[in-house]
Amino acid sequence: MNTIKALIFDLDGVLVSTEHNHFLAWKRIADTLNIPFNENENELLKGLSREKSLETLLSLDNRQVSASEFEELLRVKNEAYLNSVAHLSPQDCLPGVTELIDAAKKANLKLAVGSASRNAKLILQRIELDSIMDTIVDGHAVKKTKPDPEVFLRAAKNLQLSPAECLVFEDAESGVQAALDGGFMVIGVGNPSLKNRVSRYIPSLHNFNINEYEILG
Ligand code: B16
Ligand code: MG
Repeated sequence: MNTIKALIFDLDGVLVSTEHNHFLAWKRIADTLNIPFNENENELLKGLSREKSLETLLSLDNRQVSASEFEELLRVKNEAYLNSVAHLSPQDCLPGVTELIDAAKKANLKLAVGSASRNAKLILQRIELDSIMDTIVDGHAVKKTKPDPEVFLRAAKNLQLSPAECLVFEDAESGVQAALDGGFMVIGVGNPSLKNRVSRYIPSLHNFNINEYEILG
């Protein structure tokens, strides 16, 4: 049995349902550019930074745009995304989130968020999970984004723990790769295509029992 001292959560798609909001905002950009884009193509973008997401979207149709167009597309995408999350509230937390966080707190586990998003702190404030986290590492805090492990390594460092003492929860291929390359145990959440990449897959955090792990909180 593994001994854990902290839980590190990806944000979009693990704690809150905002991954769909990202998808709809990118879909608007793709439609404007006449690039075919659906949920399957969106899988390639999940967990990537805003810039890498747009590069990936453009590469689906071998498109190139000028630097100024690129910046404008990023601005329009983020504006659409922010409008769509304007009324986000704690009720938008995904199933099982509140219960797992309560159980982890009772077990004296540290809690962290490791997200590619530069909107992570805003979203965490809206779902009222910002103050319960011991550290939040977002897209502003790292030089290299997922699949590079920097975001999770920085979270572990901030908690003064080794990767082996932390359990990462991820819904994206790029995030699973980042966690594995950083030496973390990783649980795939809510994305069946992760099943063959992770030692443990769960459809959601609902009914996830932290007491199956040896805890040293
Ligand atoms: P932003 P996560 C990621 O967050 C999302 O999965 C991804 O779809 C998004 O493009 C990325 O954040 C950047 O977000 O445009 O808000 O900076 O899943 O790592 O929490
Ligand atoms: Mg995610």
